[in-house]
Amino acid sequence: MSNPAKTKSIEFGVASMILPGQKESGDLYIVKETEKQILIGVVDGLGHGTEAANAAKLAVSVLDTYSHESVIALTRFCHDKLKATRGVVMALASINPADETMTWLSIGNVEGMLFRSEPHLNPSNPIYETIIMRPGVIGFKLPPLYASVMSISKNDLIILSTDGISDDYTYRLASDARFSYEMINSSGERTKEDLMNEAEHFQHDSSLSKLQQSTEDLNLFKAGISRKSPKELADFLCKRFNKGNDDALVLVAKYL
Ligand SMILES: [Mn+2]
Repeated sequence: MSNPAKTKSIEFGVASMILPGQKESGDLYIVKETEKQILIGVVDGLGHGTEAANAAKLAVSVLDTYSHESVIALTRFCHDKLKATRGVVMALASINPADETMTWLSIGNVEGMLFRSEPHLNPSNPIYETIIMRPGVIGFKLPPLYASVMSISKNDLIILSTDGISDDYTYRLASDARFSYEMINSSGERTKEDLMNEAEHFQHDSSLSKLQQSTEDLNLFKAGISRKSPKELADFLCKRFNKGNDDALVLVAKYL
């Protein structure tokens, strides 16, 4: 599939890296719009190499075949069909344009974040949501399935990423979203000094110690994530936060 890419209801972008030395990735994704929903999903086959890729491919083909089903039904179907494989972890999100909702779930450690684009009428409204990750392996051991449903609005961003991407980015983007919002509401443009202060703030946060500051980062955050295309954001996250010891994949979708 070419990037940037669109369905009727979303624009999306994907970036991925194969673990050096391997021929194919065990991290795959699906984006499919059917009559009533858009299904997006990220699948990580256990381990890496061919067997991981085979498990992930089978999961994606099941998702493709039953893409009109609910995320819970899809997880069960995948579990049944993947019993002879190594298994996968995955996150699925189903967007329903008719009532502007999204339902999502994650089994294993595929991360999910939703960044809300709407100006926050009430400062206590959340700017982002995070997916609940239930421990388990599809094809091997399923936890009791739990999906959450939430309202979404035009230009909301959904990000799904495998564990080859450090979850540091979730803190970073969350902080940036809040910061951008506060700056926009106070003085508008962020000054160079604001950005340097922010950089210092990140350096002093021990959970973000792996981050290095660069001009590229500052530009991304100055522009604000909502002004980047899904593909630009996926490329940035993959390049900047991939751990280098596993396959890695990031899917970014913008609700149109
Ligand atoms: Mn992985």
